Amino acid sequence: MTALRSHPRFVSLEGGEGAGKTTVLHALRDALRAEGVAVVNTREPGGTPLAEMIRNLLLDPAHEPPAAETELLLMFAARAQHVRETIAPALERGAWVISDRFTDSSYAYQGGGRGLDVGLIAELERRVVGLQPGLTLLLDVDVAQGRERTRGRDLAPGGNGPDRIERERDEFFERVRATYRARAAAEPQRFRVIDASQPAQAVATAAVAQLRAWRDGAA
Ligand code: Z5A
Repeated sequence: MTALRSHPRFVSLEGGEGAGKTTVLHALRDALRAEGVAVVNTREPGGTPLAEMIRNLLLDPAHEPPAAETELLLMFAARAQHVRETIAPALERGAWVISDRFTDSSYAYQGGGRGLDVGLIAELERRVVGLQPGLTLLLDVDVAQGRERTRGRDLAPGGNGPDRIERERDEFFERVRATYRARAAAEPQRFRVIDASQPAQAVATAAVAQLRAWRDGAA
C-alpha cells in the first residue's frame, strides 16, 4: 500500500482522556442499526486478537516501558493488523465501521505528546495503513475536566487504575489536545469537533447529528 484512501463508511472517534468516546461509540452504532444498517464497532490499539495482545504490551504498566519509537511502531503494528483483518473486510461486506481511535491518535500522542517526527508518522500511515476515515469526530474537552472523569472511574471500586499512558503529566495531554485541534483545523472536510464538556447524553446526541449530516451530505 502506498496511497492514502478515504472510505465514506469508515468513522473514527478521537479525543483525550475522559472525552466520552465509549458512550458516543454506542450511540452511533445504535442510531445506524435503528436504520437497518450493519455496523462494526472496534477500537485501537486493538480490534483483532493479535492487536489486542499488542494493546496489552503497550498499556500494562507492569511491562518494561517502551521507547517512544517502540511505542509508535507497536501502535502501527496493531493498526496494520486491524485494518487488514477487521476494518477492510467489514467495509467490503458493506458495513459501517466505527473505530474508537485510529491514526490521528498516533499523530496526537506519539507526534504531539512524545515529540516524534510527524513525517515518519505520515510515511507509516501512507505505506502501512493506506486507509483514512471519511469522517472523524473529535470530542474536545479541557484536559483537567477529562482527567477528573477518568480518575473517578479508575479509582472506583473494581477500577483497574490508570494505564501506562494515563500516568503521563498534564503537559503531555495539553500537547495531545493541541495537536488534535490543529489537525481538525487543517482538515475541516474530514473532522467535526464536538464540545465534550457537555453532559454525556448531549455529547452523544451531537455526535449522532454530525454523523447523519455528514452521511446525508456525502451520499
Ligand atoms: N494511543 C496512542 O498513544 N497512540 C495511538 O495510536 C492509539 C492510542 C491508537 C488507549 O487506551 C490509549 O492508547 C490512549 C491513547 C493511546 N491513552 N491514554 N491514556 P484506552 O482506549 O483505554 O484509553 P482512552 O481511549 O483514552 O479511554 P478513556 O480515557 O476511557 O477515554 P474515553 O473512552 O473517551 O472515556 P469514557 O470511557 O467514555 O469515559 C471515561 C469516564 O468519564 C467514565 O467514567 C464516564 O462515565 C465519564 N464520562 C464520559 N463522558 C462524560 C461526560 N460527558 N460527563 C461526565 N462524565 C463523563
